[in-house]
Amino acid sequence: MNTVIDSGIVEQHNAKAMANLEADYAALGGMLARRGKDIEQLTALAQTFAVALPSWGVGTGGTRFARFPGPGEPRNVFEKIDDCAVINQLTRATPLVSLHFPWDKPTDVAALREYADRYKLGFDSVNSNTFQDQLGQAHTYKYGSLTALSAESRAQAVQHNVECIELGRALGSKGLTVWVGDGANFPGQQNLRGALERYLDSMRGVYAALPDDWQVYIEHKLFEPAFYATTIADWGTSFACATELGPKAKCLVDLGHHAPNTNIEMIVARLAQFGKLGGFHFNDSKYGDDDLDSGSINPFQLFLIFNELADASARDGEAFKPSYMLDQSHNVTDPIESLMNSAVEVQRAFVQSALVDRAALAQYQQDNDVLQSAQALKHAFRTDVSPILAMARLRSGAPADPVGCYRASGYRAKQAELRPAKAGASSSGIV
Ligand code: AOS
Ligand code: ZN
Ligand code: ZN
Ligand code: ZN
Repeated sequence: MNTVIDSGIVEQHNAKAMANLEADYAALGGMLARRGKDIEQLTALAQTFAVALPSWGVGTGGTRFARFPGPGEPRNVFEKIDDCAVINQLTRATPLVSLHFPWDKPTDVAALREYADRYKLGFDSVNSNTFQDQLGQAHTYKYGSLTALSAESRAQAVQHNVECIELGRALGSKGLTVWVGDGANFPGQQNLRGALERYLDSMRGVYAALPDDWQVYIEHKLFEPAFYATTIADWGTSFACATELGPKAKCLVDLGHHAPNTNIEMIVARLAQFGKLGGFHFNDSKYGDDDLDSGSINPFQLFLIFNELADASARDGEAFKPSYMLDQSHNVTDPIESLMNSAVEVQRAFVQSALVDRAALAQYQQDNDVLQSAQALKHAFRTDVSPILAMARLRSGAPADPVGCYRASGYRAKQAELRPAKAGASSSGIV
């Protein structure tokens, strides 16, 4: 397998970190043993964790005010794969990449697949883009895509999604994520019911093109770019559409796509209960679709989501397999560092959720012992599982401290030389 960072750098880094890590690991192991938990099992569990990388996340994003490009940004899909390979090499938690078309459309699909395969990277759900007009596009999406009143725009949007499925199929992907910005800015602009009818009609065309072993993920979002009425604004609409379309249609939860204070873990529980939880776009936010690093603002919420996922897994076993993907955008950090950080934070919530004593919790709930029920969760959340995560990485050939090792490798400075900035670079500035 090809690696991007010299494996000698990783070994050197780990040799220095080993003594401290072993001490911390032994101390945590003792503490967990007293709670009836086997640290070795937890470390093995951590090693199974995987979250997919968003291809658009390795570039510097923008706001609607400006974009400040970073040094050494990837200029094409192959360079994006290189950056994703670095992230996976240093975390061993991100073996799949989620591509976005047409941004990532390769001229040679087989060559792209082969290129990724050399790094042992695969492809998760592919994303369609009908929220922008592309150069030379025949029909505009200014007034909507899958919901547009123009039959030509709608047909073009359906055709684009079908093309995404074909590209994804050639890459070995098994899913299509559809997020549309369609909606209205003013009351009266749109017949609300009519727009959703057109959406469903268009999506039936997309659904019909899905291979048998594929799923389509419907991503809802409360607002933006439509400010008054977004067609797929909430999980209720998403659920209704997924139900209407059929068993291959599921709902995708992006953590930044809800009103402030929404109980997202409850949405997760509902969708899991009714078999419609397709996947996630993990990120964090303070106000809206901020697309900040996972766990940077509200790590407890992330933990509570994983607590629901652990409950669903315990109930449904192997059959319960939502896709985990990151969706974030960086203005002020190195995207590779932020993505590594996010992957580790999501993995942290996954491991912490395994610390919840589910039998004790069920008994507290049965007894209406509210205080202890809440404490059972807090107890797991407060446990610092960092030594488990570091040991899991080490055993999988990754560094104990991914960001430290990445900085020591000088990768970014090297790329800044190899990848001089493109004039007017913009591609992935939209989130
Ligand atoms: C948009 O807000 C969504 O989060 C989508 O997932 C979008 O396709 C992605 O963020 C890339 O722009
Ligand atoms: Zn998203
Ligand atoms: Zn988001
Ligand atoms: Zn978003």
